[in-house]
Amino acid sequence: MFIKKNKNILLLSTLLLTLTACKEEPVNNNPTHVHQSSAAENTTNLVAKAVQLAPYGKRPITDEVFYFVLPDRFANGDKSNDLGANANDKKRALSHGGFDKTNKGMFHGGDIKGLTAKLDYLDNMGITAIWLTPVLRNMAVQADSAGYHGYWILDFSELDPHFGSNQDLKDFINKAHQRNIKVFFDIITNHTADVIKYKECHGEDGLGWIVNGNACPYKSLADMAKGDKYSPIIPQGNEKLKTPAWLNDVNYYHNQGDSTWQGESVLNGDFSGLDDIKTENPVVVNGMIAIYKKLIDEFKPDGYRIDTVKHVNIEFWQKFAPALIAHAKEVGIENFFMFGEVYSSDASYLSQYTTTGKMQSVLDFALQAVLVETIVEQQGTDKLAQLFNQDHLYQDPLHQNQNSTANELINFISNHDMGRFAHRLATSKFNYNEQQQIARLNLASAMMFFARGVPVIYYGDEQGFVGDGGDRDARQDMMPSLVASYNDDDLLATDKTTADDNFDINHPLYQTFSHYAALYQQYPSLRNGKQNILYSQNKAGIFALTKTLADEKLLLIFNTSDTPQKFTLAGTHFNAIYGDANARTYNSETQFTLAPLSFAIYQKLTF
Ligand SMILES: [Ca+2]
Ligand SMILES: [Ca+2]
Ligand SMILES: [Ca+2]
Ligand SMILES: [Ca+2]
Repeated sequence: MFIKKNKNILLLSTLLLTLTACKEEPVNNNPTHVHQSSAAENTTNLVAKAVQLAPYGKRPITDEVFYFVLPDRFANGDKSNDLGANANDKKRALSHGGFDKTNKGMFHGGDIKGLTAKLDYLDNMGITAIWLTPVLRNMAVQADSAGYHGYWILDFSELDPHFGSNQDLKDFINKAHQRNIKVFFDIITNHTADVIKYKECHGEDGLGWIVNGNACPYKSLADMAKGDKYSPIIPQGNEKLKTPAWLNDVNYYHNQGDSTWQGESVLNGDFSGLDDIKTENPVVVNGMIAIYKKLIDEFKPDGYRIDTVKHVNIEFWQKFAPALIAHAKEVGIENFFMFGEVYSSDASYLSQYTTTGKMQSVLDFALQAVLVETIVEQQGTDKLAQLFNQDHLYQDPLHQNQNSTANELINFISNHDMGRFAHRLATSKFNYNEQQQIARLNLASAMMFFARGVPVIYYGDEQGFVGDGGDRDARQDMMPSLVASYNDDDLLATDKTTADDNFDINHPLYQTFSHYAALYQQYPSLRNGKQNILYSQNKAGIFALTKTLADEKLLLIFNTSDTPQKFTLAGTHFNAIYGDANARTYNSETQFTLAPLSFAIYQKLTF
């Protein structure tokens, strides 16, 4: 349901509620204070009510609280692998090196053993699922940076030696599963490392550059049809670099030059030279399905996050996604779950991939954009209502039994490409002070947790990391860093810098996320409830919604404004379960007063 803006009285026929958002004091002068509970009591309640999470193999994606981490930047559990492959290992020679802890574009030494040693830290925060950036064997160095991020794969069958061995990854997954934590891999089907060169750009031997600007201009399919095409070449000695072997055949690539990020080049162009795979070829479709079936067989992960989805033809996904889900079921992973990275803030574009593309879910870039608009840029809360009003687009025939698959969308506010929400706050034209930045980050995080969709905490957000921007600038070290441009950042809610070890379980943001995670697990409607928007407005201020599942009905009220806001709702006996909005009843109505940049959750026994 979409609430029209500028109306302060609304009739909600389904809920038989009337509500108003008003700034005037009510006429009734004799208010009764109802069901007020303090923040301290809330905390005690959360701790007292131990939450029994369903076993990892049995529970749906909607139960998860994700942590997204770059293993290279987290914890170094094994210094002996910091250089990657042994220099004398001929097969893996190009997976050696690239280590420089002072350079934000190089490997910093973090690995799977380090991550395993920090499971306590994650478990204690309420994390139930870990998504790792790709960990398969990469080309260690390309141009002036390294494959610490994992997106330059040479070998799709083994772990990158900088991160450890396949056995290390199995041990990690076992230990995570023992704690009832799921593990998700980040997978790529669009491209491999940059091995293939073009004679017209790189010369007869493929080893240099013979064009201005060190770029290969895109050649369209129409150009190619007229005979204007590149001559792909694999430089001598590199003919068998990739595993499996079919990936060494240049005929399984587009070979059309660098993407211009427009038109057909979005699908067929190389990302700065990364070899773009010909994903419309049936041999490739079957080959990629085989690669990722084998990973399921060997490691038994709980799901995949899929990279660069919009750069692959949708017909590929129509075959790929169902084949892998079916295979996972065959080997006993009932709830195997895949979500795609479709870099777009347009819900109608995003949703094509969960319907036509047959993928279960996508990362909700549209919500991320709206949270920036409303909570950083102070636009109206009706932006949120307009987005949620499109949730029906995500419904598809695979999920007929659910109210909406929007509950399965993957929510985030920060990531490794676009940067951290805290950076947007720190550089906003509104010049927010530190307390305002923290309050706004808490509020955005609350929406990420409690509006429909599954929350993903980007590693370091819980330690007040800020960063200078996106991409490399947002990939700081949790272990003590030697990168000067990280270490000069002013972190939120701590005197530490990234030069320190930052696994502080007492950091206020870590504590906040722990409470959010506990609430999320305690109330099924926060995870799986049907969301209904009660109120939004065309400026910063109140945003109110309900989440309903069976007999559980929760009211969530957010105030995105930096002034107190009142909100009045028909009905009495609202029981505060988080926050305190000073609920007072007048006759048959309840008035809530939300402090600046706060939110509260109330339980209503009889709606
Ligand atoms: Ca290491
Ligand atoms: Ca492509
Ligand atoms: Ca290439
Ligand atoms: Ca900096």
